[in-house]
Amino acid sequence: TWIATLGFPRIGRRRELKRAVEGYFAGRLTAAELADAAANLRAERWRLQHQLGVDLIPANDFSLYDHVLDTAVMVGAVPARFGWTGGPVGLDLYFEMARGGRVPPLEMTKWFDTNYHYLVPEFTPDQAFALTSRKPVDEFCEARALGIRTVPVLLGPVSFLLLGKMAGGGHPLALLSRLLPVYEEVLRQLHAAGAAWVQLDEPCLVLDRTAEEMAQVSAAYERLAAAAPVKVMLVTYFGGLGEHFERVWSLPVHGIHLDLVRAPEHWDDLARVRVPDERVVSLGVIDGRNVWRADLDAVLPRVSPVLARFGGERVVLAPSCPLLHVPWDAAQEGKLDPKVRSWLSFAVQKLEELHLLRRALDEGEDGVREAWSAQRAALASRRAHPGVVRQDVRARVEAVAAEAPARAPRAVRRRLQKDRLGLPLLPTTTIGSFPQTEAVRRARADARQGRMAPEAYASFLREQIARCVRRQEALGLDVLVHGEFERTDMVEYFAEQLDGFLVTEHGWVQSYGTRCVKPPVIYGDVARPRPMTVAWTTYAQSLTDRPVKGMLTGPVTILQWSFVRDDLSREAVCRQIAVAIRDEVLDLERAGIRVIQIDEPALREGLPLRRADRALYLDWAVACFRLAYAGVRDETQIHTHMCYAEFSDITSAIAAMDVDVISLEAARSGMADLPSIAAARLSCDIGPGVYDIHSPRIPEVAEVRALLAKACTLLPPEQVWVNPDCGLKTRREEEVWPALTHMITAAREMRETLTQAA
Ligand code: THG
Ligand code: ZN
Repeated sequence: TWIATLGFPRIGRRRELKRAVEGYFAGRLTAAELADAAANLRAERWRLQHQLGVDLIPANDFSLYDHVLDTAVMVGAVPARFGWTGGPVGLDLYFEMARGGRVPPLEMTKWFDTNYHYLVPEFTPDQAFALTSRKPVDEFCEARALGIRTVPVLLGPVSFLLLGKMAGGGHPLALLSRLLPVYEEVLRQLHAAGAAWVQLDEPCLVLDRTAEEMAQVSAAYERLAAAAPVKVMLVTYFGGLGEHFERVWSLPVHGIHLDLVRAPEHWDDLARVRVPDERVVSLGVIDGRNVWRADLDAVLPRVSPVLARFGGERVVLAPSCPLLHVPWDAAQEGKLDPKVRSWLSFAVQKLEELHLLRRALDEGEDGVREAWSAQRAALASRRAHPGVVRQDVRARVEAVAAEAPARAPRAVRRRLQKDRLGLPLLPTTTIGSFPQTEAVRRARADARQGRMAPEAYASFLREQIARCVRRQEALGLDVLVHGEFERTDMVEYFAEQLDGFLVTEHGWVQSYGTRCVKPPVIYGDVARPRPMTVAWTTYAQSLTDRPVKGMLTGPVTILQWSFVRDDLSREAVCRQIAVAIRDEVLDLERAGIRVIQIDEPALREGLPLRRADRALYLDWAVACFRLAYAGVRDETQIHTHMCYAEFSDITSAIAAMDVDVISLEAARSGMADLPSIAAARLSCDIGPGVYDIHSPRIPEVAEVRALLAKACTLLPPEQVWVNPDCGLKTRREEEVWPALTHMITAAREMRETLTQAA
């Protein structure tokens, strides 16, 4: 029996990669120093996995920025605008493709249903491919020089193409026959370098796939099998193969990895399929998408019969997917109660669990009695912890969900809110956050480390709020915000204050490039012990007569951006969060706040990977969102905000959310999605972003006015709000105030045009 990692976190135990790459960006590190730092990190990862007893240690799972970008570069898929003329792609061109420079970068989008973003390869119908890099071979040799045998990992040719986009909208698999020679060459080089196995990741096989596409998959793998005598391990994850299981099983590859956490139905397949000679099966039994210590007592009896059928030489024990999406090592969480820490399994612990499982299979439970009981004890202590199941929370959530009162129809609410808020045509507002200046960050760090007294920090924050409110008033914004200076990450801020969550110190996972997030962990029933935002919001409201928006993160987004407990359905967890947010909503309303925004940027990214599962998800997600404001008065105006564009496939869910105002990211794409939003004839007001906050550029009045005019032709003007694309916390003050001034000027001019026309 073998143990495989599939892929190990690349950012480093203490985010060393982030430091090194950002150091290079800032000119503090030379290219050679960056290369050194990367090599040290790779060596550390290999040695660690070697010590942990992994047999199939991956190479080339490392990347300076993104593995899809690495693949695009390797096969020479560099879009024309970068002016590349062939040959190796240098470091600066590589980073330019990732981040832009003289020309816009590749687009970024979500990696399946994770919080990781990859760079989207771009193809043209006449796309040519050529091998430009020896990265897979070099990293294999680098490990061998350290005395470690590795399995080079490549993103498979089918998934690579399917993850890209073809100019003009053609099917990317049309390029497969042109791409395969490059992969054949890489396999030959790896074989020549001494690699026994090569891992080809094909996660796209778990999505909805047509029979024609699957026929192309078969043809591709026939060709690769003939290219070189290396053993191919075909790795699928994030779901099951559905009706395509048999076809995939019959591909001419030596090994197949199945995600048995997401697709337990494949256990039955493994009990009945024909076992081809030389077939190795890799069992994804440890959840690579979550941070909980595994229930090995449940895994062992499922593995044993497979072992009996296939024989030990032909079974690999593995995480369900590469470990990119979990943090490095739970042992670093020194500030957590050791009992709580024992519940957690990060990448290192997952490899230890695989090792323990193998020993139990080899030596019988007697051989591993001590470690096995420790594993059991950790699970038992989690189950028994009083915060995990709270009857008070369960009863209250049931009661609130059952009685959740409906609001009056939107037309009624619109009239009531218009009278109460007295807003002009094309009301102006912002999404919520204002720049987190150096002073704000320093004060927060000082307060956290005890260098600043809590009362001094609170008064510092009040000063920031007062200054922000005064400036918004002076600019002439209609609906103000307090600025969110007290928050770091929006999810972390609420997680720190809600029961049932724990936050880690070093639990970073890569979000994109050098950017990381530290998802909170939901371990128990969620409740709100005390108000979380009311003091800051009411302080801001006390400074002005204009409405100040209460700013909250919605239940679906808090769920989506956390590690979620595995002993309760996501729907049930989400409902608990919704009730906690509702408590806050009602407290804000009681405190005199007239406008409340509940952000749901992640509602769309929670969509299940298979189309057939989507309606069910949207049903409960929307129901939870509505629960978060159930019971507010009709004259209280409820806003929501969504970013990352692509709303066209969820417009009916947006309608069902039944808010009063929704702000959407739209400027970046020139309002490309607005026609489909308009076609949905939403009853709520809509604030399509009129300028892109992801760029430091200050938009001209005329640009904003042009976008606004476009919005006012697509939507009835009395339904249009004026706001930026997203929150302003990542921008500098010098950018924000002029940009907002231009936005407000454009809104005033547009109001005049509209009233003159009327
Ligand atoms: N919060 C959470 N998840 C998210 C986002 C978020 N997922 C999707 C999206 N937003 C990802 N975007 C970003 C944008 C910026 C950063 C991370 C993810 C970022 N992170 C800091 C870094 O890596 O330097 C973290 C620094 C810190 O908090 O100390 O800039 O908004 N949960
Ligand atoms: Zn946004």
